[in-house]
Amino acid sequence: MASKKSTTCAATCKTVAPTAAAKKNTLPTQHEELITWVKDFAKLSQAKNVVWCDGSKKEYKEMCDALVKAGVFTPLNPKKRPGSFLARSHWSDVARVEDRTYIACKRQEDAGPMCNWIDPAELKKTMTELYRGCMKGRTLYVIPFSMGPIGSPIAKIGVELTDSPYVVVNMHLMTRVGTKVLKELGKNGEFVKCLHSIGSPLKAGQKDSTWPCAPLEKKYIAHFPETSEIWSFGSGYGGNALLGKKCLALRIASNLARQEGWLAEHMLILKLTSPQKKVYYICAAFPSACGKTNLAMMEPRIPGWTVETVGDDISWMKIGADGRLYAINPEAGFFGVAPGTSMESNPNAMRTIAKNTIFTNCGLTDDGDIWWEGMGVPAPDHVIDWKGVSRKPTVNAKGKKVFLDEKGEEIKVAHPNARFTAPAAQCPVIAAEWEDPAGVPIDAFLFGGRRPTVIPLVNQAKDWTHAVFMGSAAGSETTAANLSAVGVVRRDPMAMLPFFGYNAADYLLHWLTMPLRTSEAKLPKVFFTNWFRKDGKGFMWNGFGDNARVLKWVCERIDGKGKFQDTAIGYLPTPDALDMKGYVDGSGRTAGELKTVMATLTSVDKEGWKKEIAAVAESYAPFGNKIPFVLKAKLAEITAALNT
Ligand code: TSX
Ligand code: MN
Repeated sequence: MASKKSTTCAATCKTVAPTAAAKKNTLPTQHEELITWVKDFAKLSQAKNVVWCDGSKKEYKEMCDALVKAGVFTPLNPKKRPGSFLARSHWSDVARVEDRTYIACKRQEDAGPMCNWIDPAELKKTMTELYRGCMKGRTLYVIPFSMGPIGSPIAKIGVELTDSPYVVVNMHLMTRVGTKVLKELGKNGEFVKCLHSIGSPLKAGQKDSTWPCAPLEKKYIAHFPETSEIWSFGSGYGGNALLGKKCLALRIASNLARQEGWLAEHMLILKLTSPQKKVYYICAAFPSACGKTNLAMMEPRIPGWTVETVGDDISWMKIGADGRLYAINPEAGFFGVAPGTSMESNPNAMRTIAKNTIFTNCGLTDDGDIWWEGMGVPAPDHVIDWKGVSRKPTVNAKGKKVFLDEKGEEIKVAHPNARFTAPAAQCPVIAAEWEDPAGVPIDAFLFGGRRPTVIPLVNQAKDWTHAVFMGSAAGSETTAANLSAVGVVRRDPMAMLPFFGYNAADYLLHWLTMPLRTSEAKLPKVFFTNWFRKDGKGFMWNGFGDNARVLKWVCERIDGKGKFQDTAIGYLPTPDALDMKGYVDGSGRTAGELKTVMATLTSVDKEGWKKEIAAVAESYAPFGNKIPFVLKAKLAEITAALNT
């Protein structure tokens, strides 16, 4: 499976002293700490052999071929999806496991109420026993990777040890991998140690399954922020296994960012160009299912404006020499939710995944292509579902093609969390500067959520404390799809709820101190947006390409223009402030109805906001006295303004 160029050291690894090996140049690095760590883990895990990944195209191809041979990957039709594969996970290993995700620091208070805390010494003891012999019969891959362009002053290096070839090929697409990273690391460079095992050793002669993993009670996604280590066990899926993404770039990086005075955020990065060719860079943080990837690649529905993509998920930002905040995308690919992605919702994502893409848990059509719900193409007359079962649709009472299981219950062909993994460079609207090691200067932050009531279309923060308050209040109203009580707001501060690497109250305090590191005037302007307001006719705002109308107003505000009203809750656009030329309401509202809708979307629902403020105050309760006082003061200030 390894390329000839990769340095393999079969069972001999245990007997060859790494120092000697390094001197003889049989390993691709002379980094003693790295070599010793790999050697020790190879010994503990009892891996059959060790492969140092070189990151080459050849290595990628050979590993994909081996995955096909092993029955893990189904090659897709080269005419329809060249260079692409479909993987099906085990039915139980389909998403991040939040209750098995831990922040292991010495003091529980440092993890805070939003993180699962566990004592690091205790957890290391437990996990060491799980890791003992966990790679029997398997290859240990060493993946040196860079989060961010190699050599960028904002980038960080990690090394992931894994027994999953699926992880290796996904890391190839999602990060910068291989020898060039080891070269940058040198003999003494710092790196984040990332351990990963699927937790399913192979006995001699035992036939492997196509998605080996451990049961839920043995799964652990552990972070040790005090030593910048990640230990993952038992899952091969996405954020549990591709450790550069959520584990390193958000949970560990948020700790490093606090220590070092920068920001590691769950934000897309987009480049917006006006008809006058003025360029604006905007970061946006939204909870899941708000369409972050869609916004990052959006096709504006106002002539002359263009959107280009810098990143769709994570933004690392440092203050530059000029005092402005510069952002890089630490990733090199997109690991996007497939269902719902269509030529209507995200044409540029559809173009990005036309080739060289790994699909996980999608449906497979008879012509060797993939299919999912909300793809915008009719359901096929025969399909293999994500569990590998052959299905034919039936037509339901509403005349819609649906798929039924053996009990006659409607099922999904693609798992709702089915994914595509694709190189960012394939995105037709990727910004030319997306890999600029210096990053791009950020003009605005957007926060948001799915809020069918009360929250206006767009609202500008009056000052930085107000901005942090807005971020802390982000969240989405629950729907039948997320299986809890419908119509309750699930708070997701800064869209970081599943990704905080330390006490969220300290995190808000870190945000509040940003103006002390530069001047408030040089920080991005901050806005809260809500594309999801509803009335009796459905969604009140078209969203998608029409969001460019909101972004245009945001740019006007950045430039100190744009008509606005100074209200109790922030600066709102006047009802006529947005450029609505050519807007056609998707629900068929008349011009008069549209006028009423725009008035509602840009006004303050005073009673609704009093309840909203009380709900935000309640969401601070778990922090007790740790919540920064200025945020409570901001609550009181807005309440007072609402009452006058
Ligand atoms: O991604 C979305 N965005 C941002 C796009 C740039 N979605 C999809 C969310 C699920 C991932 C949206 N859904 C957006 C949006 O702005 N707005 C909505 C709500 C909506 C859905 C459908 C219609 C209008 C609004 N219209 C019709 O169906 C005709
Ligand atoms: Mn995300």
